[in-house]
Amino acid sequence: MKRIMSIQDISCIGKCSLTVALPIISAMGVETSIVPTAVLSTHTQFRGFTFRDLTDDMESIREHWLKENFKFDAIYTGYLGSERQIDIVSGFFDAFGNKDNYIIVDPAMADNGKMYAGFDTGFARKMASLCKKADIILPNISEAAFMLGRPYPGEDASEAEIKNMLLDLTKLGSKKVVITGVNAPGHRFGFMGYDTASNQFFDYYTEKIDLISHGTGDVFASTFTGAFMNDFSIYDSLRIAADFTCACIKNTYNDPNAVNYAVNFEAEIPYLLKLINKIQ
Ligand code: PXL
Repeated sequence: MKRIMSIQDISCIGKCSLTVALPIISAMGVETSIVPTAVLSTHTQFRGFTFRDLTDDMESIREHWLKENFKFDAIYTGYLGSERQIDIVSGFFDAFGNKDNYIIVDPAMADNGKMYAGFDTGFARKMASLCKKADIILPNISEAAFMLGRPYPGEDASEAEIKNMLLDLTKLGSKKVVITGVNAPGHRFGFMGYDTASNQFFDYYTEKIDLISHGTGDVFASTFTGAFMNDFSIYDSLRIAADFTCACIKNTYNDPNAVNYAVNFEAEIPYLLKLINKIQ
């Protein structure tokens, strides 16, 4: 069985970060070791959330795992709570990254042109420096703009603008760069990417569901990681992630009792297993 390490927070209510990564990647048949960065009562879109910082624990976890000589097939990082945590994660990459495994950075820090509570441009610059060690990065449009120190072009940024951002993102040093949450003509929604090995752009779109929800970037990145660990190509894994995320949003949209702070990813796990050919 493949084993990955995921480094992100535990938001006790809110269905994002580890409470999305663990169930999705585990359901896909991949062992998921976790490094919690913080424990929050809810994700940061609620008011008055609590925040227990686990930075010191991250370092102890790294030291213990090094002594035990644990190996990982991928390292997938999401929400990180501070610049110091980014430094520590960089140390995790040095300690556990190698030529045979894969580093996935989802620079979770912003949405709709706004940074999450507690972040600033210094944090975005630091996150940009972490991308150098990644094999693939998965920012949304806002995160890409903040990491590049450019004005936010809006959710309806043109194809030419996104392509321009992708080329600038490659200068951060990651081998493949993908921008998620891209709108396309014909009410379609998906991702655009650039591969520095083939010097080619790629993209994929599903239908667009008119629902704004949180944690969809985490559903996308977790599904990508799980599919890639199931030996799908990078592009097919991204496509599976887009199809599954779309299904989760649609399910939530059609559910009169849905919560407004996350998507119904649980209900679509059987569909996910079909997408990766685990069930008929
Ligand atoms: O889904 C991204 C995310 C992760 N972790 C925390 C968040 C958010 C988005 O708001 O607040 C704590």
